[in-house]
Amino acid sequence: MQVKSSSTNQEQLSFNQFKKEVLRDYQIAVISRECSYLGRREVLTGKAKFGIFGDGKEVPQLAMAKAFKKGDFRSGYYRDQTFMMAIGELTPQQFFAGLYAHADITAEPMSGGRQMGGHFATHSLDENGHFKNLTEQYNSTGDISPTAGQMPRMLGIAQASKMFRNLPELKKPKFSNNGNEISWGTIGNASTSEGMFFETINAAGVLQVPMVISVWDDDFGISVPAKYQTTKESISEILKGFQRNETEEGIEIFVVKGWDYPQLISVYNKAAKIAREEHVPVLIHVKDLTQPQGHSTSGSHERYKSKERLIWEKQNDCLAKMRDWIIEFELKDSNNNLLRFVDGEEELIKIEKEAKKEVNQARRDAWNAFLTPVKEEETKVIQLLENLSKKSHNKSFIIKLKNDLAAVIDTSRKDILVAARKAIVYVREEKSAEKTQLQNWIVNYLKREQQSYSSFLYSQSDKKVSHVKEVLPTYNENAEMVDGRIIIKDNFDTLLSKHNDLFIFGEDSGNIGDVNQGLVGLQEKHGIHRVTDTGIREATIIGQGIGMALRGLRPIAEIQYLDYLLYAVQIMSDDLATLHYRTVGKQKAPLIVRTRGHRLEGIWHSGSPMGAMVHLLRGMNILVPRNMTKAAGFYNTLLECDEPALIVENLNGYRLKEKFPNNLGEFKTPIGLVETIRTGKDITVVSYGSTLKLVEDVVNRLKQVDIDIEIIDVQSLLPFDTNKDVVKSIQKTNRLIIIDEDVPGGASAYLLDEILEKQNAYEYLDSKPVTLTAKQHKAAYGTDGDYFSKPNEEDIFEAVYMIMHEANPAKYKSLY
Ligand SMILES: Cc1ncc(C[n+]2csc(CCOP(=O)(O)OP(=O)(O)O)c2C)c(N)n1
Ligand SMILES: [Mg+2]
Repeated sequence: MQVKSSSTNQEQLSFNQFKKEVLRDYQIAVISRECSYLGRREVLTGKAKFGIFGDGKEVPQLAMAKAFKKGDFRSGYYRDQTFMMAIGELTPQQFFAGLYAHADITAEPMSGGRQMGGHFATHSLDENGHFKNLTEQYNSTGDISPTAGQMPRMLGIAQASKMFRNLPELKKPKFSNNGNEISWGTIGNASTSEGMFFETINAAGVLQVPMVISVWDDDFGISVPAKYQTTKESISEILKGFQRNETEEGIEIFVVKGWDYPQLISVYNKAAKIAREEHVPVLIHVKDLTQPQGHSTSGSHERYKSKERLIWEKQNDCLAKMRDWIIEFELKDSNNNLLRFVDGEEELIKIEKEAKKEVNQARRDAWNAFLTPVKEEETKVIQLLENLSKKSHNKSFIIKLKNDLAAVIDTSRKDILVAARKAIVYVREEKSAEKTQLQNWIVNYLKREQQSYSSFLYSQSDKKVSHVKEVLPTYNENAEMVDGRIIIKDNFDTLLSKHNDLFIFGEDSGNIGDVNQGLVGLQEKHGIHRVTDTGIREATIIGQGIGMALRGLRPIAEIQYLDYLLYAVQIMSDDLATLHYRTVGKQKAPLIVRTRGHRLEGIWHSGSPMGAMVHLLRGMNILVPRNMTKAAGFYNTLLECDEPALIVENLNGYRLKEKFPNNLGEFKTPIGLVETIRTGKDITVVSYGSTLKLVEDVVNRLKQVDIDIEIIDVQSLLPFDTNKDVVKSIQKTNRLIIIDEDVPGGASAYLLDEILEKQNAYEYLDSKPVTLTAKQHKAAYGTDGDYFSKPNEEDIFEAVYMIMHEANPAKYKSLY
């Protein structure tokens, strides 16, 4: 193959420099390939559990790496090991550490062993959880496994560049240099079938943001060929309607063969220039890629690829083709001298041999680093078991445990703990110093090692939510009673003035100031970039927020109604809620998700699926303020913190009157604390959100029948009642009812578990704890539909009354 010098950028480099670069690239690709080969072997021999590798996709990643600059971000998927190696963010040893799940962030910087190999990340945060200077480093967001799940945040990362360029007053030099940063995405051909892909492409075209997305097309998605994945079997073909032209904005589309090294370099340079300079999204369809070892280690591709296809893949392997190109490349200089990269194969064979050696050594080093501390721990426990056996009546059993442990070759921490914990059972009735030693060892070891797997679900920095203390709203002497919406709006106004990096966006949030007028006039006042309308695209509204938050901005992403959060909950659950955990605290996205719900009418406007949220969104704070002052206080708190949160405002609260505070933007609702809003002696009523109003409305009716209720507002579902105030109330009343608009067994069951099990309230109960919830079905429409579907005042009255009746039937006569 001969390449005309004019068709690539090689003219810009002296030939020797170019040669050096080409051979260095080849070396990276060969090392990466060796990692894939050896990685597969490690899985097949049982050292690693699962492997998914980047073989067959090396060459385009070299080109992408060349165009990738410091400050840029990657948002990609599991095939990108070559890219990560090319930008210097992944060594072969780290690659193997990931494969072995080395639970130490210094050995395995991608996820500290929490994710399976092939899920890449860089560190945005320092050891204190504060942002580093992201413009001085190459950045990759932490990957997630759900296909196309990398798309929504890719949009937000690009949108951040746009904001930094359009709002120079932002002045955040750690995050951007005039918005020059590109959001680089990668995705497999089959994953473009996902809705999130199309949603993101459309949104990027609308927003005109610097995003370059590469589709690695190997014609398959595991075993399913393109025929079943993509109309016309070509993503670039079907996206042609998005192509920009002289008169219309859109996206730029390139198509290039994945083995064509010089052409790839040229395309990637062009793409980067367009995205970086013009802020236009670009899609690069990289065709003709292969999977030399099949999709992953869980099966062989011989099962589903035809013989012809397998032969074609061998012939078109990008690495093999790059090798041929290097050998065949020749160029004449101005004196007609022939310039070549190599003379025959020799030099390449040397590179290949050295790569094999290097990767093998890296594998050994990674394995030793992984195993050595475990082996030391094993030795310790063997000693402890040995000592224990000498003092025990069950000596033979303990010796067997010890010997079985010693016989394990590739010991895991699980092996060690299984032996130690089983031994304790044998000596449960014995007493000895050796037993105490083993007990202490187990307790300390569990405590320490549990952290390796469970830390950093939430912030551990000085900006974690529990650090913010309550600041009460204050009022002028003759403070006005106003609609709740005015308080939320004026508070947002204050926050937008106070934090110039705050952005609020969502459907109808901009021009009309949201459907409930909580943002009225704020776009006009603070500008179209700060308070913005978006398309109807919940998943990418959240992605927009995640990406912006990853880059140091403070987004509030608005989802119009709680019901529609379900469109976005996958990305919140898989991406946002896990981000801090899966990067062991090396990345954060303190996104605030604003929505409104609980009470309206009809199947799809009245849902309160808070149990689902509480269970799917661990890693976020979930807040359910009872009124707009409380809600405003949560926004004020969160903007001082670095954790993501969901705030569900009360739909029926916008028009209810509240006293107008005079310290807008300053008062803070604490997170994780309940509030006792009425004291009483007979029964503790726990509720939140708009149901709370109904509870308050039956207080007097209950008083008339001599029942004095204590009402506790949950306020914060996640975290819940960190001061354990509910159990203190139950110690006094000895009775509990939880009232909630979710389905039976939903959020109320979560609260019951928190109160009964975690706070040990069962000890103080004199009556069965009761939950009063909505029906199993979604709420029917209309006044009666609502009355028969959700807890109403009579239901609440009677449920409370019946508990009292059961306790004292003589005093509280049966109602029915
Ligand atoms: C939402 C979701 N569905 C299914 C899977 C299982 N899965 C993992 S990879 C894959 C195929 C992806 O194919 P493609 O996008 O072409 O990428 P390739 O592996 O071929 O590079 C599938 C179906 C997943 N991870 N996530
Ligand atoms: Mg594929």
